[in-house]
Amino acid sequence: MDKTFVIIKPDAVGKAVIGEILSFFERNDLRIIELRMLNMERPDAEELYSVHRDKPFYSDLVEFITSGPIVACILEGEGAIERVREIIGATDPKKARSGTIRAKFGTDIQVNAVHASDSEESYRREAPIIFGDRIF
Ligand code: 3AN
Repeated sequence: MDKTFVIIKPDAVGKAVIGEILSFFERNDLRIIELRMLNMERPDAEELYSVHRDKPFYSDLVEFITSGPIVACILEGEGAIERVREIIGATDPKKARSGTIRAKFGTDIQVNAVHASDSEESYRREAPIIFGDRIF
């Protein structure tokens, strides 16, 4: 079964919408198979965003994701990676389709409520940062 990796970012945790966001996924037949709340360590955040290392917003990204607790999860379901990207909406919440998680809970292009792996390759790199290598 297909799997993907999702982070509920510090802004959404701060707004107390963890449950609502997890419900979006569960209502869409995505099963939560791993779930953990934590404060991300800086080196882990740098690895998560390593593809953006050369971008001007890289240090802001790392600051933001380490600014408070996050909730990380692994979701399982048919076409999980593509479907979760649909459900979360575009990176910029202002451009995200209505009814998506980012349209509902996001603030701006950086403070956008959730992260989700955008490919199988990203999933294989990102999920072990939080959950280790054992089930991937
Ligand atoms: P997504 O999270 O939709 O996969 P990416 O991979 O392009 O988007 O970007 C990763 C993260 O970098 C985004 N979630 C967002 O927080 C941040 N980001 C992307 N573009 C910008 C930008 N122009 N300014 C600030 N932050 C950005």
